[in-house]
Amino acid sequence: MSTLQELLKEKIPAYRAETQRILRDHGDKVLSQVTVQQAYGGMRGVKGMICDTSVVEPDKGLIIRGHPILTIKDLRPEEVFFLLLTGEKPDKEARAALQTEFDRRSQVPEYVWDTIHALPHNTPPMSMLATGILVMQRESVFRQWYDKGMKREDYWLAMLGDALSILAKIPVIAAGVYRIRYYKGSPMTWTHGLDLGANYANMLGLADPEGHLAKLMRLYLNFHSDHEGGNVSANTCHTVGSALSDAYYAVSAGLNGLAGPLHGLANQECIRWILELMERFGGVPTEEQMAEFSFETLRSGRVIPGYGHAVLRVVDPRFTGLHEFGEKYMPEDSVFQCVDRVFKVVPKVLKAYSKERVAAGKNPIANFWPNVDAVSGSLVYHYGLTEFPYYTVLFSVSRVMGMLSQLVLNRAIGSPITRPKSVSTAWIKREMGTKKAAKKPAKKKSSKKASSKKAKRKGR
Ligand code: NMX
Ligand code: MLT
Repeated sequence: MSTLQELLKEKIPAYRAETQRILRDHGDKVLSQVTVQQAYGGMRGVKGMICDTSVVEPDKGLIIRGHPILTIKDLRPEEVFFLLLTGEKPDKEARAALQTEFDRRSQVPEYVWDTIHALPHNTPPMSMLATGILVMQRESVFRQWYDKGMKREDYWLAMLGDALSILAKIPVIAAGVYRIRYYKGSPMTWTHGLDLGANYANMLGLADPEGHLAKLMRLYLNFHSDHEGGNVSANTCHTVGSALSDAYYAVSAGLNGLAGPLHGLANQECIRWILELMERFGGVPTEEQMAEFSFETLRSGRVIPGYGHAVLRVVDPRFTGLHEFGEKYMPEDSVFQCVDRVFKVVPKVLKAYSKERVAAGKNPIANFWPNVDAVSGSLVYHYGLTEFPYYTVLFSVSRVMGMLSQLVLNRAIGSPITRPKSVSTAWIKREMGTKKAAKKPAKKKSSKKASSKKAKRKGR
């Protein structure tokens, strides 16, 4: 098989032709209608962008290039990256070539460490990581080629160069952030020939005599690698990249989105909640105690981290895969046991609470099931990575695979600058008023219609 770059070079003309064909034959067909509720409600369910790396089916979860995530969980993370980009799993030769690329690009410039060291010591790990990526922007091949008048057809190639460099360096920077932030010693270096997961585990510097942490890290990186195009980090990265900002700008922006508690930070919030729960009851609580604690959280206006999802309506298969790992490797671990018991209790609590909300005139909770963040933290906690404000960094090392793949493919098919239309509250009131007025006598209706047409001309 060809290398990643050769394979993309072969495939991209077909991607472009297909995009053109679809636009020519179906360009005027309707994908989605947008209600007022959706416009105010985070555009939930609005189909308004293209992403070929993966899809998330509400009843099945993550599917990467046609492969349900649990069927490809044992690939190496770089194989998943190859798959995201090309739709194919690499053969031995292509995998070796990719490994050489990472080995070659993994050296982190000294000024990155100087910058991270210069930050106040209580800087959150996610800020350190995003800063580390952003400060390397001066290395961008895309930026350098663009300044020299790069042709549009070559955008993807320059983006791929930046993508490989970021992906090779991010485990080194992320592990370095852990060691600097938590006084574990100097950053460690990449080992040539080791895969991304094992390398990352190794550079954290935690004891891993049986290689279980490395195994977990491979699984972790695969499960978090991508979640179609609309999640906050991917969508942010996509939007920034659409302005032809390079991958360093776009990825660091995406990471800042991942750092929110409703998105990637939920893995930290979740372990914090579990530890508080255990502290309150002096160990793994009973189901009744758990229900009491859960209701307390909800009634104080907070969310139960790790539960619910904007798209999924079933147990997240990523949760299932990580939970199986926990059952196999740490069934006696009290934190894991607590997570396991929470899984039995919280969906019922959320269901009951949702009814209370509806009775009080609020929105129902759409999904009572756990997402990936409900379990991921408990597994790394078992292996001694107990500094949970770091956990979103683990998610980040993985999610850059999806963000970067999407950036390369978007430049390949020539995606234009993102610019949805917003409307004002005044526009909503006027336009929705127009609809009501349609039932009124003819004279009033025409005057309202006229004002609505005028508003449309003004573009509001
Ligand atoms: N605990 C309490 N309330 C919840 C929960 C939850 N776990 N999930 C949803 N709700 C509330 C939600 O806050 C919203 O309330 P309001 O109308 O007052 O704003 C209402 O239920 C309806 O929300 P949904 O339509 O069910 O969910 P939405 O698509 O708006 O949000 C999440 C999705 C993931 C943001 C939401 O389920 C949540 O906040 N979950 C907890 C945080 C979490 O686990 N995030 C990680 C997501 C996965 N990731 O890795 O990024
Ligand atoms: C993700 O992995 O990005 C999360 O599950 C959030 C999402 O898909 O909206």
